[in-house]
Amino acid sequence: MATLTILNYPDPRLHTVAKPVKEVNAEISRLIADMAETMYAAPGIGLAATQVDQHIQLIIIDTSKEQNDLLVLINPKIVVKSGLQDFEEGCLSVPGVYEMVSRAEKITVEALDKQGKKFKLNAEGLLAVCIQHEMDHLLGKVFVEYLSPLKRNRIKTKMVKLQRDR
Ligand code: K2U
Ligand code: ZN
Repeated sequence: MATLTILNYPDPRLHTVAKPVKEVNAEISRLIADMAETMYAAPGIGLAATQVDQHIQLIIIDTSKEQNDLLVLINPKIVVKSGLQDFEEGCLSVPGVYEMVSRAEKITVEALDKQGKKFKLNAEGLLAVCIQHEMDHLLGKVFVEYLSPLKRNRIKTKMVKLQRDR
């Protein structure tokens, strides 16, 4: 396994639209393992393949307390959503930035699991937020795009300076 490099905002590669996974093969399984190692090391509770510069529809999530319950969603699609909830979100691609974002409170998502088997999941609360946040990454969208242009530009300037001073 390997820890992968996470792209930092405003890297343009974060705005790439991910392609569907055609076959859940050994290469995909290896990427899932590397993404899981990367997410747990960050630490984070979710990670999209886009963030490690792999532009396929694959996200991983672990909202468990013990960080030992990995959820893998391949080619995820939200088929039902209801309600609204505000949550203070962060992002491993925008380190040190936490802002309120409003998203659907409850969702039903259809996806393939790590064996390539179809499944349906009802989610609410933090899990629903995380799934929507990660699925945005697959569309090339970063959560700061929900903020005002003024806030977003301040964050962009801060991130560029952070990377320059590294
Ligand atoms: O996409 C990512 O960068 C992973 C996020 C997932 C996430 C975003 C917003 C709300 C919940 C999860 C990272 O895990 S950010 C770290 C974090 C951890 C717990 C709660 C909120 C944010
Ligand atoms: Zn993120």
